[in-house]
Amino acid sequence: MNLYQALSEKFSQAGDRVALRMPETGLKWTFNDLAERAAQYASLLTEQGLEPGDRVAVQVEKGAEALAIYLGVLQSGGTYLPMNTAYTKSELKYFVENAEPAFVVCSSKQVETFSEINQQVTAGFKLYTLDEDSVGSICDAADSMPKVFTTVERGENDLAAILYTSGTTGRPKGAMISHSNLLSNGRVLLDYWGWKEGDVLLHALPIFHVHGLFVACSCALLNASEMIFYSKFDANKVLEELPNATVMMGVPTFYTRLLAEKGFTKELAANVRLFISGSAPLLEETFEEFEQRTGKAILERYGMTETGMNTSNPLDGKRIAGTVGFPLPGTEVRIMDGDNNPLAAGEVGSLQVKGPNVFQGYWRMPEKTAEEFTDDGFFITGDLGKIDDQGYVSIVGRSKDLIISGGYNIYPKEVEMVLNDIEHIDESAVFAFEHPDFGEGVAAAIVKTDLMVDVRDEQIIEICKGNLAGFKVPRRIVYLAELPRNTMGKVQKNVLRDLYGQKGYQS
Ligand code: MCA
Ligand code: AMP
Repeated sequence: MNLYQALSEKFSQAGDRVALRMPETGLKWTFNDLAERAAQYASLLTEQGLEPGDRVAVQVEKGAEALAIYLGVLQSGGTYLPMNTAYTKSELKYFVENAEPAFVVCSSKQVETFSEINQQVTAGFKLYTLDEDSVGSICDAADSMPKVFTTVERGENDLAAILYTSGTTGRPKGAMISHSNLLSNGRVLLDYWGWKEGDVLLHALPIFHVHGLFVACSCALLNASEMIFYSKFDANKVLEELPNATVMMGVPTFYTRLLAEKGFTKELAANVRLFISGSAPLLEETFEEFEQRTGKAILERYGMTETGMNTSNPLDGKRIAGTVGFPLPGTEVRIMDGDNNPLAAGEVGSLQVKGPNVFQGYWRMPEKTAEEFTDDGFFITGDLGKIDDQGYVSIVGRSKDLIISGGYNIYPKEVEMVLNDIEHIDESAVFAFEHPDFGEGVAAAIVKTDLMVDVRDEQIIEICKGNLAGFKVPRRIVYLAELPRNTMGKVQKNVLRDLYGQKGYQS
């Protein structure tokens, strides 16, 4: 059992059909190209000593080669560890120390960073490069490798990937995702969303997170569908290819940005049978405006790094704005109260899930894993939800302290740790403000050690940029004499959000 086997099942039949088309460069890869390149990467890694289960950490720009490396890692029995290209050295060092990869692939501009990290960690790794234009030492090394490779057998619980997700403690956790987690979820989505021959996916998501890598690529590969593969989302460029696509997936920001384009018309969207949204809440007004403009109802679904997809609005039934639809076949979803008793329809509580899609736990953190599961094996998502009497699930809030900005997760604790280390900052509280483009933006309330001391936004932002991925850097900063706290001494982030997080707030 190896996910690659299933993903590539239709490759030979699809043969010379286009698998990937990159409109920005004009490059096209057929399914044969993809299979051969994956085999070359699998051969290379194996020849270089990869043992099944070894981690291969990858921080590269999106492209056909990057996808082939992912497939090659799967095929060789390795565990794929993708990393956002926005991560800074301190974030990367943590992942490498924690995951102990045997191989790292990065862009040439990151070679110095990873070489330094390699000298500081106990278990060293082999370093290869891959650049945006598909040039790099890993491509050169793979060129001379055989184009056929016998897929390595894996057990169903063996790890296909580790994806880091930050935590409420500020310490990222590696979610261990097995071959069968990904395969079961991919197959369910293939069926639930009615993938059929001739479907073409417009793919403008990054491929270092679950949405772009697993949800999007698993469906397209299992179905042997062409992917129109953009390096990143650009509304103008996407409009050019929309008439050639039948399915599009995106975070809500993609849809609000499309709606902001005058050229986005009903005619341009006519060929797309399914617009899917997830990773963050889709506003009802976006759903409605989109339906008015295109005549199509966006299908919203809900998932997590740890679980893959849990629920989805229906393909044929009514898609209801503000809901994330029904539990997917095979996945149980329940809403529980504070004492872990089931709640009635319509009542809001802790949303928990169980099913073949749920991950294997956090890498080398058994206590953390145990904390997030109930005694009867449900994963506690940290989302607050309700299920109506027709079975539609809605996400109404979060019990975890989390900001979702343009589909990226930011755990305030991680930002607060960086802020609190800055000279003259006594303490801080990071919270969400309403952002017109990203849904939520990162705001910071800062208490200085001395009211009179001069601390400037620019200094704070610069230090944050040196330590945190750009999307985690605060875009709104307020200085307070003290943080609002409840009688237990806990910072009241809801008060901060009400006072400084509203749309109309002016600093
Ligand atoms: C970029 N920037 C951001 C974000 N993206 N700031 C806040 N939130 C963001 N999401 C900042 C950069 O740091 C930079 O800051 C400036 O914006 C311009 O960067 P650029 O890369 O040009 O931005 P962009 O191209 O406009 O990107 C916006 C985007 C992108 C297209 C919405 O963030 C995106 O593709 N998001 C999708 C994320 C995703 O795939 N999430 C799925 C996770 P400065 O100028 O200061 O340097 S998986 C998941 O959540 C679960 C499983 C699920 O259910 O799917
Ligand atoms: P991540 O950790 O990046 O996998 O993000 C998972 C979180 O994103 C979930 O726990 C939810 O809080 C949020 N999320 C994903 N999809 C949706 C959605 N359709 N509506 C609301 N929140 C969502």
